[in-house]
Amino acid sequence: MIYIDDVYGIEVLDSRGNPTVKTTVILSDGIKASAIVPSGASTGSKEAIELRDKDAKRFKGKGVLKACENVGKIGDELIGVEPFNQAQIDKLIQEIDGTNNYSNLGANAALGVSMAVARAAAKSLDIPLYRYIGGANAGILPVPMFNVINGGKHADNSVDFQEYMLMPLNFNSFSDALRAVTECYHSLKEILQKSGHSVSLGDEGGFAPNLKNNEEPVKILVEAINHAGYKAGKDMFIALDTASSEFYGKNGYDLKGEKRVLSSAQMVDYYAELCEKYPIVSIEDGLSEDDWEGWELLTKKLGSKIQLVGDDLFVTNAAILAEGIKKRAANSILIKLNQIGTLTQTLETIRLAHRSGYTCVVSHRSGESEDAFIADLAVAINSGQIKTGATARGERTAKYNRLLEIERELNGGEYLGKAVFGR
Ligand code: 2PG
Ligand code: MG
Repeated sequence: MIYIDDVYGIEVLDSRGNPTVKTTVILSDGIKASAIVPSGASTGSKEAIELRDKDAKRFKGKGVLKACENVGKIGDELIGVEPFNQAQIDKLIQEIDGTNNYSNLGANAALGVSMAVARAAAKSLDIPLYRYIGGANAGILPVPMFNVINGGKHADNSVDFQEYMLMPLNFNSFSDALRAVTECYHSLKEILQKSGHSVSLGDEGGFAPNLKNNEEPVKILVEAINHAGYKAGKDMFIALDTASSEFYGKNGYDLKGEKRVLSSAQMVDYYAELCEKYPIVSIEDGLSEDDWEGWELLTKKLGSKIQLVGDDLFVTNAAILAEGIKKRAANSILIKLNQIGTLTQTLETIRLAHRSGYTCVVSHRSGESEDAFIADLAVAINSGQIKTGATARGERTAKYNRLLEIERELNGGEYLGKAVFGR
């Protein structure tokens, strides 16, 4: 029998220079595997708890030494356990923590162990991680949601909306689609430079120019698509993550860059107008996580035309997603492992989404690392979509490059750039 022999955590750094947890699992057959957990900036209020040391003398309180210690504590209980039953291991991790949001040991401790065990198990069986998680059915390469203009909490500029993304549809393969979208990214840079805008980068590798309102970036994206030789609305489409919980207050949606405050109904009209004018196929967190009535309205109005993704709204939590399904809020869910805490809980949420006709978009966090676990996860669950930034920073290209490797392993795999959306 192969069993878990050692588990430990060390403090490493993420792409924003903040500490995060790297967990290593060693099996009795000598296999060693590690995982690094990511960290968000625009977090949903119901996410699993990320444990920080709060010791002001280290990393401005952001150290994770306690979480690393807790990795060891979880590990102590796992030593001697077989690594191949992920559901059982994740249940054990949940029991050791004893809360429903990992507020005891930290989701950064729990998730690191969960991911590293899965990786070690796959390695021990000598199969790729996507195959271990997804089995024989895993085979769809995802459409990238490619974030090229950053605003909101991810950048230091005047744009309220957090993410302006490109989606390459109607391509024959993942690598063709990735090449096309990267060419658009380069065209965008030229256009911004020519018009005197800054081409400094935001947290996810997109540019972070100061633009006059929240529509301007969409206009520039269409220009960039055409400049690169592609056709907006034919092979290149636009997706937004407005991350609106961040600018929602008791008076409504405060668009500081535009100096106006909108009600939920006005926001819905604003989105409807944008969708009329531009080839927008997906809007994430269009309304706040506290605005369920608004979400119902938004879904009624736009749900049959475009993808409406709940991120802060659902926080990868099956119970909250079930509420959303009942209320007919959104038609898609963003999947982030560290919002819920273990691989098994993430897969449960994905199953519920798929059963209910909701699409799943596997996603990075704004604070990332070289760990490419989510590339394998996207293929494992045949999500058909991955959101992992622009091809400009190593922590983002790590995911794209892993997908290119998987594409080769799968002999091209399947690229579903067509069927996912209404357009
Ligand atoms: C989001 C994410 C990732 P963060 O809002 O979707 O792009 O950002 O990790 O800061 O929550
Ligand atoms: Mg989001």
